[in-house]
Amino acid sequence: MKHLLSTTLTLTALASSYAAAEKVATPIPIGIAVAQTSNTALLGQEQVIGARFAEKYINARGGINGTPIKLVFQDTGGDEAGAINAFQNLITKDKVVGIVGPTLSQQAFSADPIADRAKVPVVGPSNTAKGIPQIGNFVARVSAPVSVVAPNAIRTALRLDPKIKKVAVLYAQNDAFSTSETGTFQQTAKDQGLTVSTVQKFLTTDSDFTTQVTAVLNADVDLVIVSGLANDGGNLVKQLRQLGYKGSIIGGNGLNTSNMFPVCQQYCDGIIIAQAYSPAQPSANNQLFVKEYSAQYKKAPPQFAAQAFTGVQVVVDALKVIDRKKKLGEWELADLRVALNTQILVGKYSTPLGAISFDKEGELQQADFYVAQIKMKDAKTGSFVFLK
Ligand code: PYR
Repeated sequence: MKHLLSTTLTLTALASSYAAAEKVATPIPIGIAVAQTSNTALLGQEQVIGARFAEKYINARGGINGTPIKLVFQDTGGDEAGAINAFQNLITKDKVVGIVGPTLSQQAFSADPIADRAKVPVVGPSNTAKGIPQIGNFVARVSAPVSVVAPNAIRTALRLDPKIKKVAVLYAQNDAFSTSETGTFQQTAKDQGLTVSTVQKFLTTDSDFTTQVTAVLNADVDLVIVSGLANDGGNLVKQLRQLGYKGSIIGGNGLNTSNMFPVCQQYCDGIIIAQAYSPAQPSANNQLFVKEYSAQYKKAPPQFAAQAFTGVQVVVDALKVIDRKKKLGEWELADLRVALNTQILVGKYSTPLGAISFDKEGELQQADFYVAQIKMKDAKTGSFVFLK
């Protein structure tokens, strides 16, 4: 018994000292924490596709200087608890070198601090609210902020219809991204000389928007701007049209997916949405990405997929630089995570989004932005048409 006990103690001591000096696994594990379930999966599904495509694309080109990567997926669902759980699993169980995720800013404000405290780098693929890079030193994003992207939609709407004067603004008050984005939309509308006639709130869990639509119709506006997510936003647009609204509609980034088409159906037609990605971005890297992606999926990559791909690419490109100085297999995991974060922030990347880099806080530096308009062929099929 005494012997057994001391053996157990020795093994425990050995295990903990081994854990302290834990090496990096091969293939190199990179965490993907996005929404694979819940309404947020309308956005997350495109991210899963973009990330999986990145894994295949990168490993076909030799991975990290000959060492393959392995993406580890943890479903965040649509809420904060799910994101926290996914992050914790990736950090402690899956022992990833870094995390691309989560899907929503609302989730990032809860989950990113956990990675930050654990000194695990996070690259936000679709977190566009104000304040995301400032969560901590280990948080960067490849999704340009609402302050940069959203104003383009209003400028384009005014170009398409210079007679627009009165605006109704609606937003999901329980979602951090939507409240951030509506702030930008409202400010831009005023800066452009428009009158914000009514501001209406809703919840991302709402399905009946009669109150808000009635207020919009009473305000007699020529432009409606919606900041919400794909399911609530899609239903809101549908009810606006069904109850007789005829003017222009701008949707924010939460509505930026063809997965919304089954929700608003033919009523999606005409929605104007600013884009942080275009398949037409002319860089050689993007054109190759578009060619291979389109060959596999029979359609051009959407923004959420391109940004998820970019998130994985940034982690991989940074790891390549580190690996050239000291092979990844010789690193201790904790040290590699810190070195990876440093390298992510100083690197320059040729991605589907064009040439990008980060400022010292982890904010994205990106040059090219676009605006698209949804064109529905019928109640089921449609596309995003990029506007010049
Ligand atoms: C966000 O949650 O930040 C989005 O852009 C959807």
